[in-house]
Amino acid sequence: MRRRSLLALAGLGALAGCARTGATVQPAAGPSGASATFPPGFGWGASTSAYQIEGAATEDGRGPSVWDVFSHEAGRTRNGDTGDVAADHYHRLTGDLDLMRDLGLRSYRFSVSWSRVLPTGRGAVNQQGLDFYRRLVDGLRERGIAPVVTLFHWDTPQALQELGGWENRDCAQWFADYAHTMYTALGDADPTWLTLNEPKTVVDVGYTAGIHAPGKRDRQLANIVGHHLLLGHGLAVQALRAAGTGGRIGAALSLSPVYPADETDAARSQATASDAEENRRWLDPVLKGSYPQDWLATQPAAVRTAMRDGDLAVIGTASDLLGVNYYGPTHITGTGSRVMKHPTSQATWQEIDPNGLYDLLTRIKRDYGDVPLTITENGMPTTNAFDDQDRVTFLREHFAAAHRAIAAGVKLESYHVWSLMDNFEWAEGYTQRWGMVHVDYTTQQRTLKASARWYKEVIARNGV
Ligand code: GCO
Repeated sequence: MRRRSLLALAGLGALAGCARTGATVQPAAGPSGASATFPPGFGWGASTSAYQIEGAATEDGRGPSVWDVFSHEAGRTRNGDTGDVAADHYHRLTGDLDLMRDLGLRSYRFSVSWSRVLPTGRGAVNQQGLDFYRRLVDGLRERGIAPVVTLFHWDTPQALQELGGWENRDCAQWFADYAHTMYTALGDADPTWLTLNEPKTVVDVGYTAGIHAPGKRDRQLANIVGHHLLLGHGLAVQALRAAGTGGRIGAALSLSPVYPADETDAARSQATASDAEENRRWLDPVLKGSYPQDWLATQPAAVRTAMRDGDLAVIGTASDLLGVNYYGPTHITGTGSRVMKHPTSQATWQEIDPNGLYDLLTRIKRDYGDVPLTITENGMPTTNAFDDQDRVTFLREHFAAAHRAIAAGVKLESYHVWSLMDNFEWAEGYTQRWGMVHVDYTTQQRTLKASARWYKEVIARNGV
């Protein structure tokens, strides 16, 4: 099941209504193997998230999150898998940092477990939790790797969920307070901060389809949650400015270029509506401080009432960059259904189309201006456990598309492959391997796959 466009698949649409400046780049590469050199200092990186890799779920004072509770409920994940141990990164931090150094990574995007730092989501700080992230950030800096810190990657503290979680407007302020704790603790390391990871997935998958935590199926509530998430983003940006500590900040949005499946007016109009859901309802508030009118018109009174005067000014507080998670395009028919026009990966929701990345990046520039961009996620799962040539091909073609976008003037600064290592893939448990590094979940041994060895060469020569 596709996670990122469930509305179209489930037929619920009706319910919902760098190039561093001045750097020159070589001619773009095609899949044929022509070379493409990226701008000097390009941030080749990899991405992970806390619940997906850390394990140590009950250690050193960590409190439970919604994902601890959800994954332990019967029938929620494949084989009943949980993140209790995951890739045991919490205990293997030094080895994993050395692995990143050996790959030559220049940037590493990870997330902080809110309930490791604040076991009940607010109030007393768990120093051991903060110490872990301090060691992580210092270890990255010692190895010449830039830290990119995501503050929220879906693991709302369970204690806050019991107060309504993001359904409760107060959660936006609880999030900003937690963000402030992190700015104070790690700001001197000058990380890049990312507020939210993929609020769309929380709304569509956690609150509409109910296949991610907290497992609710209520579209109206989902869209109220979406607004509160965005408010939390804006308040967290403001909290960074107020804290006066180091680091740039932005959101990480999952975006998908939407195309009409055919040339009919009906398909075009459905594609416009789908684009509002997939992209504009997230991009516009963050980058323009407004909701798109066509999307707003689909929202019931209860959702509009949740949007109070002044909220959009907070949400649109100027950020420094935008994180883009790109997995594939969306094609919409005249009846609003999604159809696949390209091959999919093992994740059947994922349509593989590198050109969609070019279209997406250039569209952001065209419609939202020269906001500095980082690709915060891009990758694919494969059943080829070690010799993952399909992933090599996937990455090569997506890197080439990113290079073409840079040549077209897009300010793309860095590229984080999802994922550094195999990990807990949410409702799919451990059945999908997205890593460039293989994890043996019995021994926790790490082994470089073909893609990791290839990526190391890409980084070393700064191009494909
Ligand atoms: C997401 C998340 C990741 C996923 C990855 C693969 O985009 O859904 O940020 O946590 O694991 O995307 O599905």
